[in-house]
Amino acid sequence: MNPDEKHNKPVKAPRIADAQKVTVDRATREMIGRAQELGVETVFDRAENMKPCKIGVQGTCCKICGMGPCRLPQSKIDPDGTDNRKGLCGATANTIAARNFARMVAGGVAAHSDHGRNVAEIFLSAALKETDHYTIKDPIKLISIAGYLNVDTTVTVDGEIRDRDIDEIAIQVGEAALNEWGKVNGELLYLKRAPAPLYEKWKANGVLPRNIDREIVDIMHRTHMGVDQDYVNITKQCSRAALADGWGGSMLATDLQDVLFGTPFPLATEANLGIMKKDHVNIIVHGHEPALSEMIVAVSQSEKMLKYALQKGAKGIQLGGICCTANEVLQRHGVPAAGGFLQQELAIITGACDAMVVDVQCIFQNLANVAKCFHTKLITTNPMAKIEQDNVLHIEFDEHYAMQDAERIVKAAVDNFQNRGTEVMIPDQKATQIAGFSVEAVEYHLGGTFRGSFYTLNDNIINGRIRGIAGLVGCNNARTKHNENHLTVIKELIKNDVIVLSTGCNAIACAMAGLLTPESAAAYCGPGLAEVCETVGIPPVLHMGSCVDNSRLLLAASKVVEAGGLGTDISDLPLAGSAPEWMSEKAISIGHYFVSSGVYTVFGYGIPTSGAPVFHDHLGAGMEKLYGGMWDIVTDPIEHARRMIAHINKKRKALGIDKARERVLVGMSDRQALGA
Ligand code: MSK
Repeated sequence: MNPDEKHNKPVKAPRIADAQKVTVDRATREMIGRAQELGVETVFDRAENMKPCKIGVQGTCCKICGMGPCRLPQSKIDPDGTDNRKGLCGATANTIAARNFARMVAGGVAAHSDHGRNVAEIFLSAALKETDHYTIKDPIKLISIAGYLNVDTTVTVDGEIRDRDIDEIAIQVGEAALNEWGKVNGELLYLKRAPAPLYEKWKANGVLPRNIDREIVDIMHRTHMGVDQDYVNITKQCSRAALADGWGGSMLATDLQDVLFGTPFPLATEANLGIMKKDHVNIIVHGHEPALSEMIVAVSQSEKMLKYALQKGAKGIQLGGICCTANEVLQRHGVPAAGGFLQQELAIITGACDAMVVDVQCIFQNLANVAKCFHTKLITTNPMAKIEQDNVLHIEFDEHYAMQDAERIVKAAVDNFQNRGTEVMIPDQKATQIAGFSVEAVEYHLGGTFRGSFYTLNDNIINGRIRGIAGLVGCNNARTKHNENHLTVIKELIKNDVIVLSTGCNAIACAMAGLLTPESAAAYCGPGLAEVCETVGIPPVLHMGSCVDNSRLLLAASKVVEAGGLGTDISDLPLAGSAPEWMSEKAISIGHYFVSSGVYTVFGYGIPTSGAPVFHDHLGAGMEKLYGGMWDIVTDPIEHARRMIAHINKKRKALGIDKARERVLVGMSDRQALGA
C-alpha cells in the first residue's frame, strides 16, 4: 500500500468484483475471472469502487443553474410529513425531481428519434437513387405504412385504379417521414395507429405530439431555471415527448428499417461469448444503428473477403454483435449475439476480437483502455460518437460510400488477425435462439398467410390458456446482478402462462439462457402456455428486436385490441410492461410511453424520483387516472413478476374472463359483444 501523503493514511487497493456475486451467466463469470487474472479492469470492478450518490438516486439534486447544485435529501422531510425543502430559487423537491426526470425522457427520446431521423435520411437517399448500396427490400411493408403517412398507393388513370410506381411511393414516404421531425402544423401522423379511445385520451389530456424535435426542445426549455414549476405540468410534457418517441421516432425507425433491410421473420442463431471462433477473424458490431452493419454483414460474407481472410491464415470471418446492433443484424440475418451491454469489455478480453466496430449509444469509453491491453482495433464510425484516445481508429460512415466504408473496416479486421497474442480465451458457452418476431411474423405464425391475425392469441387469452401478455425490455445495470432479474421475472411469468414479448438486452439475456426456443416451453411454462407454444411452434418468449423496436410492442398491443374480445383500449388488456435491469435514459422514455399508452409498467431498479414522494406518486396513481397505465418499482424479481400477474388478473376480471371455461370457438359477433 502507498501512503496517502496528505492525510497520512494508507491508500486502499481497489476492490475487485466477486464474479459469482455479480452475474448469473457462466461465460461472464469466466471472463471476469480472466480479466482479473490479466489485471484488466471491467465495469464489474468499477461498480465495487464507486457507489452512486445517495441524493442523485433520489432525483432531488438540482444542477440546472450556477447557484447549485442544490441537494434536497429525503431525510430532511419533517417526521410529520411536512416538506419544506427547497433550492436557492425556491424550487421544491417535486419540481426538481420532475425536471430531472423530464430531462431523462428528453435524452431517451432524442437518442431513439435521432437514430430514426438518420434512417429516414438514408431511406430517402435510397429512394432517390442517390446510393445504390441500399434498395427497397420489403415493398409490401412500404405499401402497408404509406397510408399512415398520407401517401397514396394507387392512382386513377382513365377511370381505372392502378398501382402506383413503387419508387414514387418510396420517395413520398421518405419525405413524409422526415417531415415528422420538424413539421410546423398538425400532429404526428402515426398517432392514429393507436386504438381510437387511446387517441381520444391523449387529445383530451393535451398531449398529442406536434413534431418529434419540438417536444424534446420543449422539455429542455421548460426545465431551464425558472420556467415550469408544476410537476403535473412537467409530467404532461414528458408524456407528449415520450409519445413522440414510441409512436413517432422509434416507430418510424422500425418501419423504415424493415422496408430497407427486410422485415424480420423467425430464424435460428446463437448467443453468448462462445459464438466467437479462435481460428476465424472475429468482428463485433456494437451500438444501435443497422445501416453500416448491414453492409458489414454483406462484405464479411463476400467471396473476395473470405479469400482474403484465408490468405491471412484465418479459416473464415465470424461476425457477432453486442447490444442492439446485435439485435438488428440478428433478426434479419441470423448473425449471433456475442452478448449484452455488460459483456462489451469481455468480448475484447477474449483476446480474439480482431475489431470492435461501434456506432452510437451504450458504448463504454473504457473499451479504449481494454483494447489497449490486446490487439483489438476499436473502430468508431459515427461523427457524433468519437472516443478521445490514440488507439481508436475512426472510419466515418457515409451512406453514399457504404460498401467502401464496410470494406475498409472488414479489411482492417482481417489484417489485424495476424497480430493476435497468445492470450486467447473464448468461453465455450453459447445457446441456440429463435429470433425475429416482427408483428407481421407473429400474425403469420398465428394465422398463416391467408388468415394472418391476432385472433388465435385473443382466443387463447379468452379461454384462459394464456393468462396475459408481458412486454419485457431494457438493459443490464451494474448495480444489479447481471441477468438475474431478467431471467427470474420471465421464468415466473411464463410459469404462470403469461406470454412474453422481449426486446433489447432483455432478449439477449433470454437467448443466452435458452428461453428463446420452442422447446423451452415444455421446461418452463405453465400447461396452458406450453400447449399453445407447442401447437403453434413458437417460444414462450418472442424476441421482437432492438430498443427502437419497442414500437413493435405498441403495435402488437394495438393489434390485440383490434382483434376483439379484450376491450377497446390498450389499458383494458391483460398486459403489463417491465424493465427489470434498466439503466439508460431511453428506458425512461420507453417506460413513460408505455405508461402514457395505458400499460402498467414495473421497473426493477429504482427510478430517480423517490426523494420527491408526491411527484413519485403522481407517476403511479396520477398517471393511471389519466391514461390507465402507471409506473411501479419493485426490486425483488419474484414480487415484480407477481405484481404484473396480479395486474393481468385484475384486467381479466374486469373483462369477465377470469373464470376457467371450456374452449369454445369464438366468432366475430362474440368478440364484438365481449369488447363492447
Ligand atoms: S442496448 S439501451 S443497454 S437494452 Fe439497446 Fe441494451 Fe439498454 Fe443499451
